[in-house]
Amino acid sequence: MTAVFRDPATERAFRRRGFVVVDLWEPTAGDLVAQLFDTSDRGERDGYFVSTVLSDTSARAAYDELIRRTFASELAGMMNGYEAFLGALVVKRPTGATTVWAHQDGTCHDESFGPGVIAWIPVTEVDELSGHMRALWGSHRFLPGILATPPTKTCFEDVRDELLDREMPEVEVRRGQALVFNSLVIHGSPPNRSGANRLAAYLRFMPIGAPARHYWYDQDSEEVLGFEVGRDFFTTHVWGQRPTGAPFERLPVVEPRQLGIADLRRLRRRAWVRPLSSDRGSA
Ligand SMILES: O=C(O)CCC(=O)C(=O)O
Repeated sequence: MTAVFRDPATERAFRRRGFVVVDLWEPTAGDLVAQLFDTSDRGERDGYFVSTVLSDTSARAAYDELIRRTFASELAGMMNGYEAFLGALVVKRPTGATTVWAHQDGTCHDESFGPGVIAWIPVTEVDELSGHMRALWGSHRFLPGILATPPTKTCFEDVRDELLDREMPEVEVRRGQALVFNSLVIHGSPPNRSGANRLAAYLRFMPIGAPARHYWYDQDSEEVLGFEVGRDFFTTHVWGQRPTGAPFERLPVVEPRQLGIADLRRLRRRAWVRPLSSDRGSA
C-alpha cells in the first residue's frame, strides 16, 4: 500500500500508532468556525453531537465549506493523493450527555485504496476539564473491518467504559494543531466539565480515485448493506437513513465474541504495538 504521508517519519508514526499530531496553523485559525457556531446555533441538540446530524442542511453545508476551506489544503499537502470529502463541527456542550464512548469511525470508501484518514482539530481550547481526545493507539492494526452506520455491536462493547477510562491515554492537541488518525483507531473522550462549549473541526479524507461507499446497518434484516455513493453523499445524507438505490454488497451481522481488557492487551502485543505508556508523542 502506498504511504499516506509524504514525510517518511510521519508515515512511520502513522502506521505504527495510527495517529500523528501536526502543528500547522496559528491558534486562531479556527476562530471563524467558532463564530459560525455562535451565530447559527439553534440549540437543536444537547450534549455531544456532530453537525452532520443537524436538520438544517444549510448549516451543515456552511460548516463543511468553511472547515474544508480553512484546514484541508495544508493537510492534503502532507499526504500522497488524499482529498477531503467531509468537513463537520464536533460540539460538546457544557450540559447533557457528552462522553464519547470508545469507537471506530464508519467506513466511507473502498479501503483497499488506502485507509480512511480523519483530522480532528480543536477550535476551542481542549484541556482536562473540557475533555482531551483519548485513543487506543495501534488498534487499527489488530481490529480491522468494515464499520457500518449506525454502528453494529463491537467486540469491545462490554469493556468500553474501562477501555476509555484506563486503557486509552489522552492525546493533547492544541489549537493550531490537528490530530490526524486512521479511522480504525479506537477513540473517544470523557465528558465536558468545563462549563463552556468545546468545539472541534472534523475533516475526513479518502484516497483520490477510491470508490466512495456507505455501509448501512439494516437492523430489521440484521445485515449491513454496502452502497456505492458519490463524494457529495456524506455532506447531504440524513445519517441513519437507508441510502437510495440497490446495495452492491450484503454482509450478515454476526454477534461478535466479547473481548476483555486482557484480550485487547494480548492482541496489541501480537501486533507489536509498544506499551501505551511509552508512546504519547507527536509526529
Ligand atoms: O470530539 C471528541 O472528543 C470525539 C470526536 C469523535 O470521536 C468523532 O467525531 O468521531
